[in-house]
Amino acid sequence: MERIVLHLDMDYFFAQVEENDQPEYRGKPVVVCVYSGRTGESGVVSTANYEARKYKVKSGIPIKAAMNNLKGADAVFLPVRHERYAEISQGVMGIVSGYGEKFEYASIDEGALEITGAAHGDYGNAKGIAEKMKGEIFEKFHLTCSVGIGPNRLVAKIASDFRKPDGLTVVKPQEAEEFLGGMEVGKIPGIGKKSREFLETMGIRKIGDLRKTDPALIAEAFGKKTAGWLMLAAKGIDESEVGTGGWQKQISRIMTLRRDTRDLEEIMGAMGELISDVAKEVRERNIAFGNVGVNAIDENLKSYTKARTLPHPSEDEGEIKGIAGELFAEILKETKTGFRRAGIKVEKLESKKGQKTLGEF
Ligand code: DCP
Ligand code: CA
Ligand code: CA
Repeated sequence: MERIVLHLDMDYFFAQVEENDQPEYRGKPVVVCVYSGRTGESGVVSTANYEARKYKVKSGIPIKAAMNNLKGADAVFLPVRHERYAEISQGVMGIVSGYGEKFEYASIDEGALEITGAAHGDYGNAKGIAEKMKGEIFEKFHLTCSVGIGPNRLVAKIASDFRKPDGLTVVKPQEAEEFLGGMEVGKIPGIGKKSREFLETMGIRKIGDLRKTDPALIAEAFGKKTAGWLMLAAKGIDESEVGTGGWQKQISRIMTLRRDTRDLEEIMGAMGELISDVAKEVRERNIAFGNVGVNAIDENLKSYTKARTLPHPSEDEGEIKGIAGELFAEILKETKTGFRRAGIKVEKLESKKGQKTLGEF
C-alpha cells in the first residue's frame, strides 16, 4: 500500500477562537496581542484574522505598528487567552486523531495523522477522510482549518499551507517533486530566515534550485547531516514516522488551597471545580480514561501522589470524584502535616472509538 499522511493546521487560530467566543467581532479586524504589561500598547501581535491581515498586521509585529496600520478601521485588540486555545486545540485534535492510525500533536494548532490504513492507500479515499474531518471540526467547534495530504509528513505539512483558509490540498507521490520545485526554500520546515538568506547568497531560492545543487556544496555550508536531510527534503522524501510527539498523555489540574488543611471535605470541596474541568476536557476530546490519580503537596513542600487503575475505561465525572476522595483519604491517613496544594489527573487516555488509543502509539 502507498503511504498517506495528513497534516492539519487551524486557520488564524487564536483570532478565530476569539471570533467564535465573541461573535460581535466577526467581520472586523481582530488582533490577538501578547501585552508585555509595561505600557498599555507595548508587546507583540500573536496573530490576526484575515481582515486585519489586509492591513499588513501579522504575528510578531509590535502592537503599536498594528494599531497604526489599523487606525480608523474599527479594529478589535484582545489579549491572548492561552488556556482557552489549549482547550479548543485538545478538542479539535481529539477529533483528528480518531480518523487515522497514528496521530502526532505538532503544535497548538497543528497535527499530523497517518491515514495509510484508513484510506486503504488510496488518495481519493484520503481526500474523503479530510473532508469528513473538516466537516466534523466545523460542526463541533465552528472552526475552519487547512489540510494537506501527501506521501509523508513533510509534503503533507507544506501542502496544508498551500491553500488557506479552509483549504484542502492533495499531493500524490508522483506530483511531490513538481509541487515542491517551484516553492521558496523557506517553505521547508526547519529552514529559518538565516538559512534562507544563506541559500540565497548561493543563488538558491526555490526548492527546485536546491535539488539541482551539488550536495557537496550544501554539505560545506550546512554540515553533512543537515545537508543530507535538506537534499532529501528538496526531493520530497521524508521517512519519519508519525509518532506520539508532544501529544498529551494525561489531563491534569493542580491548585493552591485557600489555607493549609488536613480536612478531606475541604480538599474535596476545592477539587470540585478542577474535577469538572478535567471531566469537561475528557468529554470534549471524546475520550475515556483508564487511570485516576491525585497529588498533594504539604506545608513542607513534600509531594505525595497516588493513582488507581480502573477495571474499565471511563468518562464519568462521578468516578473521578469518588476515586479522588478515596486517594486523598489514604494520603491523609499516612501523613500528619497540613496540605497546601492539591491536584487531580486522569491518564491512560483512549479514543472512545475503541481501537485507536491517543497517546499509546
Ligand atoms: N502564534 C504566536 N506568535 C507567532 C506565531 C503564532 O503567538 N509568532 C500563535 C497564534 C496563532 C497560532 O500560534 O494563531 C498558530 O500559528 P500559525 O502560524 O499557524 O498562524 P495562524 O493559525 O494564526 O494563521 P494561519 O491561518 O496563517 O495558519
Ligand atoms: Ca494556523
Ligand atoms: Ca500552525
